[in-house]
Amino acid sequence: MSHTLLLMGPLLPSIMKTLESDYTVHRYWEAHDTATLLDSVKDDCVGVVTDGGRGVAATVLEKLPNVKIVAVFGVGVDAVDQDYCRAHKIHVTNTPDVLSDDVADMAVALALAISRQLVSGDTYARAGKWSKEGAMPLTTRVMGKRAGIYGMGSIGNALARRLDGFGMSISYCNRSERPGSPYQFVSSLETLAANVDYLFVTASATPGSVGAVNSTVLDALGANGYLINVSRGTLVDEPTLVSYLQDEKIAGAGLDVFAHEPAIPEALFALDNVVLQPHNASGTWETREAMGQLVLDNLTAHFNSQPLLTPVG
Ligand code: 8YV
Repeated sequence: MSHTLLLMGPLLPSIMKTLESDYTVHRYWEAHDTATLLDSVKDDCVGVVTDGGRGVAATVLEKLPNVKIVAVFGVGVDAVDQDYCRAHKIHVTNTPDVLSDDVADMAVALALAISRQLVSGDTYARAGKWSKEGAMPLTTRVMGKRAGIYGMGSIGNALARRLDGFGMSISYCNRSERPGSPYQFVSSLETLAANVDYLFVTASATPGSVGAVNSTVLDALGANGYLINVSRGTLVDEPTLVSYLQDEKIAGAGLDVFAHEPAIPEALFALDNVVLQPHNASGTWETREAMGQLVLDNLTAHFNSQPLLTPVG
């Protein structure tokens, strides 16, 4: 008999197909009455599969006493109640590394897009303004500028390698200095922000990092500084960021993530000094397939009592 899993939200069709052929899968997001679903699977359900945004709350896990693994399709596990999992000896796995290159690519794309005004330029060209009004306004160079990376993990490192190619000087702020890193460690985020042109946020969301990019940090970044966030919206004080963009207290922002996804503060839609993405940094076929395969491999390892490939904690 196959193991019973609760799937919190849809994954790639190919991954769902394999998951549903190897396991008995209950689709939480499609249930009309989630309480009835949880009650009906409470004895049989031994694992939860979810994505980084949905995670799984303790209120769900409490109803499933036999769950021993939560497999997350994503690197960020901030939406999983990890205290509950630790206390109940539930393993948590995620999908690190396989997405780092695409997330770093998105960070670079956002930095270029906002500095070189790619979206405004595209609108300008499509509106026929080039022939009617002449060249679009000048933009800001990226090459050779100073980059600060908040969070020097796998994504931060992949980003630094790319920024190196733009001749940028690179410094970083992290919980601790990375021994052997060629980049300059700065222990305070405010100091980092004060000394760079681009502040990239790639840190994971933890109690220590949530809200870290606040008015003090944005003041330090200053009117010529750009903020690029490909991590979690919760790391930034979002209402303050919106007002700083409206008042041009920073030069601009490139945002893939938001505090209350999928909601985006409407005030941002009217601004030219921000480029928005719908949390899509890891959203390529190649990476999503690799993430899905890692979810499947972690489940296989767990149910065969083998070491997990990418355990969290
Ligand atoms: C995914 C993410 O978009 O890895 C993460 O933590 O946020 C993203 O890669 C998400 O988990 C997929 O829904």
